[in-house]
Amino acid sequence: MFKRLFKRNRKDNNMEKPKEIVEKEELIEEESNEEPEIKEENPTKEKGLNFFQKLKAGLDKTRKGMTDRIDSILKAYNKIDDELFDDLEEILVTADVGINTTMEIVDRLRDRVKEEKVSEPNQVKELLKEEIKKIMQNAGGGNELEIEPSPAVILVVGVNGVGKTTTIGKLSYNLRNKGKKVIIAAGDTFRAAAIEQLEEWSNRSGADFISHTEGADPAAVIFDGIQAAKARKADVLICDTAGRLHNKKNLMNELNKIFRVVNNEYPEAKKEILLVLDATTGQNAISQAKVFKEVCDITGVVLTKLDGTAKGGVVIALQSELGLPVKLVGIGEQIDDLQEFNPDDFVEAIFD
Ligand SMILES: Nc1nc2c(ncn2[C@@H]2O[C@H](COP(=O)(O)OP(=O)(O)O)[C@@H](O)[C@H]2O)c(=O)[nH]1
Ligand SMILES: [Mg+2]
Repeated sequence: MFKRLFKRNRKDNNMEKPKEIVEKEELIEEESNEEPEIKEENPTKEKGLNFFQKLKAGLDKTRKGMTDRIDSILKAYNKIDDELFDDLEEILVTADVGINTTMEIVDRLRDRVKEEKVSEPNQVKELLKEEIKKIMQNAGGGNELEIEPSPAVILVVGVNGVGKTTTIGKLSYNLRNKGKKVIIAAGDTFRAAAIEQLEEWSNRSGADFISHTEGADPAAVIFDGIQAAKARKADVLICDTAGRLHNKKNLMNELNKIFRVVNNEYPEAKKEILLVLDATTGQNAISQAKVFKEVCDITGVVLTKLDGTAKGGVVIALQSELGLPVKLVGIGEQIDDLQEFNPDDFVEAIFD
């Protein structure tokens, strides 16, 4: 029954929805007049959690929504039948894995159960893990940031409120910890407060900061950022951009102007175009990714706010359906809450 529902929805799911980006921006615009405060305390650090434990803690809600439910279902069945597969489908869709990806995973699972003559429900989980890992390999290019050898430029794009500025602060902190010289360019010139917010993050992370005043041309800020990066021999230049663009055409014009400046002025630099998406928005994040993919050559995704959501399954759809490698994940608001992403670790963390 559930499967029939999927088939009906499949078409809707594939439709492009640029309108949603605009709607989301308006929504966020109203909500976020105040600058988010930067919190100094880090609970995970105090507890002395290691890298994997922290990722696991960040994925707590996704794990509860997905794996705990899968476990209880597998316990409830004493044989593997269609109903069991239907229940699995429902759980994956609820965790925002996406309908097409879910159907593909479950179809492969069905085949393997048949081929390998698996009969015990408790054997299904390991197969499911393997299939999810496999389907995530659809993303091209690998999950590591390509910023070696220096110099490199990282352009950070995405709609307002997804966590671009925060991500830049955290990323700068991580790169500084690896001994890199970082310059941050304030390409979101829409509000003075946005520039100040970014400046605070640069100070905290120990990066140099290049900005113009509110309302300045973002491409001119990036131009100055590049000149500074060259003169000061920076390893990485990270550029913020505005998320308040009203439609696809404006978005394209604005970003293309920035890309032209980067290509003309900094041809020797390695380039990353990171799209920041808010995991809590689930399928809306997927729609945003589709629009940005049409507008520019996204080289990777930063998925933020994984700590606050049960929709972590969106990672799987991004990698498999859109072929976009997730390179970094945000699992909290503190400066050290940004982690490099590895699909196998992710699957282990949610199924652990
Ligand atoms: N819980 C959580 N909050 C985050 C994360 N990343 C960003 N945020 C919050 O999201 C809000 C918007 O972030 P901001 O960087 O200003 O978004 P921007 O408009 O895209 O630049 C802020 O309150 C951030 O603290 C994350 O990984 N986890
Ligand atoms: Mg911002």
